[in-house]
Amino acid sequence: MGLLNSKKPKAKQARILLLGLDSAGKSTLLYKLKLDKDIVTIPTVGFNVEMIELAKGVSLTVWDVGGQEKMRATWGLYCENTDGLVYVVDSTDTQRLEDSRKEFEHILKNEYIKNVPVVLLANKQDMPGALSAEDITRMFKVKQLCSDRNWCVQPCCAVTGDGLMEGFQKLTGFVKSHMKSRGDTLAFFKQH
Ligand SMILES: Nc1nc2c(ncn2[C@@H]2O[C@H](COP(=O)(O)OP(=O)(O)OP(=O)(O)O)[C@@H](O)[C@H]2O)c(=O)[nH]1
Ligand SMILES: [Mg+2]
Repeated sequence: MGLLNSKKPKAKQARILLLGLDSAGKSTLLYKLKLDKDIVTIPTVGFNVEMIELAKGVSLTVWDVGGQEKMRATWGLYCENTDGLVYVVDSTDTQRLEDSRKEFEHILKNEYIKNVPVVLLANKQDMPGALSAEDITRMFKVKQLCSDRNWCVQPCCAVTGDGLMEGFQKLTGFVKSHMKSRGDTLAFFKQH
């Protein structure tokens, strides 16, 4: 076998932004996915960043940015070069659902998030009274706000891990086609 044939194709690196209000469960789910452990989290000041590879060929660099009010003002600084957005909602926090929806709508308007695929995680499904993924889809007006991109709303529980793989697998699929279409567009502009 020649040297060229023995070269493994490099995994594509995708930059994923993980956002949501404080206490939505972002850090819990990130470390559940990364380590398969229930960790005791403290509110994130600044960000955590971890690499995870769930599917062959794409490696996700996940930026988990703190969701406390003073931190939300910095979300915009993390948006450049984002290939996928994961927005986490505490499905039991009905009092702050509208705040969360507003922040979601705001981040979708960021110039770097235009057309970027979205997975909205309806977290804490283990808790009594948790709103369903369908409720959250309707309340967040996701169909309307995300009509320009691939999206899905995935119910999950970050503590048990239920629904996390499904959500991130859908994300990986979306991200692959987004990166491909962006690559095709760049190639088109180079040719013309
Ligand atoms: N019951 C239940 N509790 C959860 C779930 N996900 C997270 N939690 C709990 O919610 C609390 C906040 O979780 P974090 O992961 O720290 O939240 P965060 O979104 O990272 O919060 P910030 O870092 O402040 O933005 C912790 O006590 C978690 O154990 C879940 O699916 N079910
Ligand atoms: Mg956190």
